[in-house]
Amino acid sequence: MSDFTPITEALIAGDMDTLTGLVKAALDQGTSASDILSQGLIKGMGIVGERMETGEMFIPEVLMSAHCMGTAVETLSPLLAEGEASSAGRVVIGTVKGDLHDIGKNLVVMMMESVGFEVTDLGVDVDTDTFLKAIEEHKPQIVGLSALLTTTMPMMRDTVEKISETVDRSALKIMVGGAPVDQAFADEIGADAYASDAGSASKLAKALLN
Ligand code: B1M
Repeated sequence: MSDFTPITEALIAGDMDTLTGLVKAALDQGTSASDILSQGLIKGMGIVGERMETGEMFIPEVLMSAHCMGTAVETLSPLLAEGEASSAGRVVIGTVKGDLHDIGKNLVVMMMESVGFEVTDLGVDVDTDTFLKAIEEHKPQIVGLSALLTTTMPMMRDTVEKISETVDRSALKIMVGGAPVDQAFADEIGADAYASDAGSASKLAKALLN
């Protein structure tokens, strides 16, 4: 399949039935799940963001697109898995307090699971105490923090600070990501790693433990 425009447009329109049919047809034609994701769906969410910013799309419409994205990602998820048998390690991940965006974080979870990590997903709007309790309970080698809002970046900093005060960081790596986050911010707040997308997050997670 070379033209992903219908998939992108169905996602932007929040048209679940059409999108589901197009994704199924593309898979039936032999199109790879990762091409559908990157060239059709992620591109579409980017356009949704631009239209949200310019006021061409409003929150209810954005939510419909987000719902379509989540459903399509669930369909593609098993096909993206590389099927590694043994555990690559344990990860605890969440979107920081005050932030409800989870599509990108869910993709990171999916990619990490696909390369063999056991992931505990704490969801969205996760406060520092919840991260600390999950670290104590699950003893992960990596904690992942996601933030999509410039206003929740300070919460990411606070969370890294609190984890560092409480937990032995020699045995725990912190990875951060999300659209407003970059390597400079990750360095500034004392994170061990920054990944710009889900694919590099899973590769970096493996590299961190080797
Ligand atoms: Co919101 N939103 N939103 N939103 N939203 C953005 C982020 C925004 C850029 C839109 C815009 O104005 N252009 C803007 C932020 C501006 C800023 O902070 N400077 C914004 C705003 C303002 C808001 C509200 C404040 C709007 C309002 O209410 N007035 C509000 C805030 C709510 C809150 O969180 N408290 C809000 C609400 C929402 C919805 C609920 C409607 C919905 C979220 C639904 C959901 O997630 N379930 C929503 C959406 C969908 C978006 C946009 C359009 C799309 C986000 C997305 O899913 N992208 C977004 C615009 C945009 O990003 N272009 C926007 C696709 C996804 C695949 O990419 O999330 O970047 P991304 O994830 C990538 C990487 O960042 C990275 O890998 C992912 C996959 O490759 N990554 C990691 C992410 N986490 C990582 C963690 C890692 C490593 C990599 O390691 C741990």
